[in-house]
Amino acid sequence: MRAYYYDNIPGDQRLPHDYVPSRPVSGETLEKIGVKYWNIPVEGYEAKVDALAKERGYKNRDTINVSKEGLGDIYETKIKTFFEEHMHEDEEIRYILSGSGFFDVRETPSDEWIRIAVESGDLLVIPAGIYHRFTLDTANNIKALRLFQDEPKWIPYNRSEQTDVNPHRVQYLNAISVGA
Ligand code: KMT
Ligand code: NI
Repeated sequence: MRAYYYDNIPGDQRLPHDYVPSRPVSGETLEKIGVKYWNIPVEGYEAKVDALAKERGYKNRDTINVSKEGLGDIYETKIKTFFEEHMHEDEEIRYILSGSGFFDVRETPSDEWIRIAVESGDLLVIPAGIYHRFTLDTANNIKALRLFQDEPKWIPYNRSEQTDVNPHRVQYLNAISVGA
């Protein structure tokens, strides 16, 4: 995992978009916006991921293969949806089994994008209410375990005036102490 501020230069979302020179983001900064990170080697990951899932009360999971081969007809649509800035009403865990990609999360209160480059063994906890998006990198494939606390609530709420006042968003802002 490597985290840095996204340069906002228009162009291919799959490119790194790292400032020159790079503006790295520390684990402490990620912690402040409620994003947690672990590295769990893929070899023998099951017991560790199971333990974490149990500890945080996760009951469901699936595996997604984000690639042309993995998604077929829905590939282009999914790639677009994943990259729309959105929030969810539930916390979610992503554990990368293979491949690589970028999760972009909004820093508050700066509203800057932080890009988190993930690869196999990386595990991210994405809190409910945080604005985020996902893209493949130029290698064009990632396989990930998606863990969710209850029923699969996949609904992405795209950022809008409504999501700004969504109770889960407000609760998130309070939790990171920059709330209304
Ligand atoms: C998400 O939440 O955007 C995704 O699940 C993307 C695929 S997981 C690498
Ligand atoms: Ni999402």
